[in-house]
Amino acid sequence: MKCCFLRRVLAGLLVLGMAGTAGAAPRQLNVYNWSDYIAQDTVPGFEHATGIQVRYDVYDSNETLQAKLLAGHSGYDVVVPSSNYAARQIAAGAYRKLDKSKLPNLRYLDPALMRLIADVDPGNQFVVPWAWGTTGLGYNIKLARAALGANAPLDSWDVLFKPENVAKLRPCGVSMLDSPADVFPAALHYLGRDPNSTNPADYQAALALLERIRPYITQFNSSGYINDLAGGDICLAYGWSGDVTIARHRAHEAHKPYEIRYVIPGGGAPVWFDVMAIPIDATHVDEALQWVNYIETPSVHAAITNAVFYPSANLAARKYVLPEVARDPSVYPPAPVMQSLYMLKPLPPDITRLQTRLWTTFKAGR
Ligand code: SPD
Repeated sequence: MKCCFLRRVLAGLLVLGMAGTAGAAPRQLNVYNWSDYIAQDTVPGFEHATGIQVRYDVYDSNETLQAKLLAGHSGYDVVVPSSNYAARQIAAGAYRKLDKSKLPNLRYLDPALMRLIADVDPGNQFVVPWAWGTTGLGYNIKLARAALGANAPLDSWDVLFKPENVAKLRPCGVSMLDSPADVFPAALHYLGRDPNSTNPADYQAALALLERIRPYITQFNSSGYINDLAGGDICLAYGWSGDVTIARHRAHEAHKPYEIRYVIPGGGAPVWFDVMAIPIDATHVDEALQWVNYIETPSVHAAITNAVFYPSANLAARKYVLPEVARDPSVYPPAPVMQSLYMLKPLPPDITRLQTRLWTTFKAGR
């Protein structure tokens, strides 16, 4: 008798428990990040560790993200702007101040890099670094050498900015980031002007330079160029370090009969940070903080670097980065190259608008 009563109570508890599970809405998190910027197991790992369900969407330009944020009610709980864009977004009140008591893993972040980021986020109150990288030239070495000549130097911005060089590459395909904020600084720097110039005349000069190479650019693209490079459909890309390195690995894994190489040309190249932030109208703030803290788990962040070849600001992650990735100069540029890099800085709105306007003219090629 006692046994049956107990069994009924246990069965009742089980039913109640199941009903409880079925009834409770699972916790949710909406993440908006750059494409090709995460390891395969990052989202499943987070979901498994926290029970939070993630909707993960991607973009490939700061402009796309900014338009969503400015329109309001983006529906996202974590976004990943570049730091030069984040500066203005913070000033515009687009983000929530971070509750650092919920982010114990911030202790792993490199204080020197945090000081750099404090330039755009004083006191490091609103954003946490995701990754950093450089912008340079991605080559299909075999095709590029065939077009330019076996001994042509590939480590010079002349390859992209001298019409006579880039014209030779046109038949095998030349890709440029569809991003004025990434192209104008390189053009300005090539002309010996401030890459973060706020002088409109400098932008007219950069446009004149760009217009001369416009006939030889076969596509504007900020994400698909990874597969285009890996697949042999283009021979030169002005692109982001990790993306070109992904292309190199994809080509290698597919046993392609050519090498993809990322080059930071002499004289300097842009360096940038992308950072995580929680939009002011996020509805899953606690879950967002859990995500940020999870990403800053050293082994989690190292797995991201191992998959997409962008370094993080997480010092403790470094020991989990695969040795071949840690010694890859495309991922971690050597000290002298680091010294030649220039940081992309926030620009005043009138200069950003000017860039956008000139970019439209440039792309149209009229
Ligand atoms: N596939 C990830 C690309 C990340 C690019 N970050 C943007 C840098 C803008 N300067």
